[in-house]
Amino acid sequence: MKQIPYILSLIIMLLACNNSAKSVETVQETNVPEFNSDNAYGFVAAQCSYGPRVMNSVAHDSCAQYIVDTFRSFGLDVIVQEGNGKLYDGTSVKMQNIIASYNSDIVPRIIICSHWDSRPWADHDADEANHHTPIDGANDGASGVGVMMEIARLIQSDTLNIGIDFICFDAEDCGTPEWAEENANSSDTWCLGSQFWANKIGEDSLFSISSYKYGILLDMVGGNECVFQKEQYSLYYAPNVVDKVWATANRLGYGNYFKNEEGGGVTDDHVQVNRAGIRCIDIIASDSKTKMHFPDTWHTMNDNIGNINRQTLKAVGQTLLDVIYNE
Ligand code: AHN
Ligand code: ZN
Repeated sequence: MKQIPYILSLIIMLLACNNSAKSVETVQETNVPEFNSDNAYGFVAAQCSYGPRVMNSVAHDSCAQYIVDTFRSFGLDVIVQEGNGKLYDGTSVKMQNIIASYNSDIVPRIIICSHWDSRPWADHDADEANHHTPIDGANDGASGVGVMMEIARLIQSDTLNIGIDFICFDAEDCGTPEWAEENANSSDTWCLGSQFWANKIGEDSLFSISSYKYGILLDMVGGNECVFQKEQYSLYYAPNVVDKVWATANRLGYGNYFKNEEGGGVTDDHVQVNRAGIRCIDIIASDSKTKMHFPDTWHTMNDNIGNINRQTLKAVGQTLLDVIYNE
């Protein structure tokens, strides 16, 4: 009889140990906030409401102010890096890279980035009459910024022990139009904002290159019927970051988006971040049917808010939050 309380307490102790071991895991898991895709969608819609954010336009500059104000409203320190660039035809453009820093006094840091400008020409549209018309760039531009804004909103109330720089690169999408003859196929007509940023790193930036563990670029992360394949420059420069992000997405149940397959190589802003000496991957959409090409709204008039998909925003946003909280 006397033995029973002893055995009981032993069992309780064992259970308690077992429980506490478990709760460490659960606590970590539940600490990751829920990415709200309605909010992210709203941030995408808000950018699109200015109209196409093409270089040297009023819509562009008004939207820049909206992006600055939004990140500031979440308590981040925001700087605007201004610069001049030249288009394929020699036109001068006034660029604004917007850098919003969370925990701006902390090292190590990571970069999450996206371009925020939209393409001045729907040169891939099925209707040739649209080939000179600017696009909304709801997916190609606004989606990445929308995801970053929702992450910034969520982390403001938490004390993470890393710093994060959200970088909105300008002038990514004004590369030589398909109908132009001059500078056709010249890859350096793309990504003018990130080229400028990479050239200035160490001069203009608050942090040295060694402050950063890695970067993640978001490009077209809000469309319908898309998948994310492992992009070639990402695999070359930062294979373990690719592995970490894809493994996280698959663990969270987003394996229908994040495919364990290799895609092609894309000239995108992450190439410039890598050139600056910070390893950076690109989460970039391919069409889920062909997988050989970008989504079918790409550089068409159909890249508008009507073709933004909340589940896609959620898959990317929740994966990134999990990566950040487990860093
Ligand atoms: C080129 O077509 C050279 N680069 C594609 C990068 C891009 C454009 N991402 C979105 N729009
Ligand atoms: Zn584009």
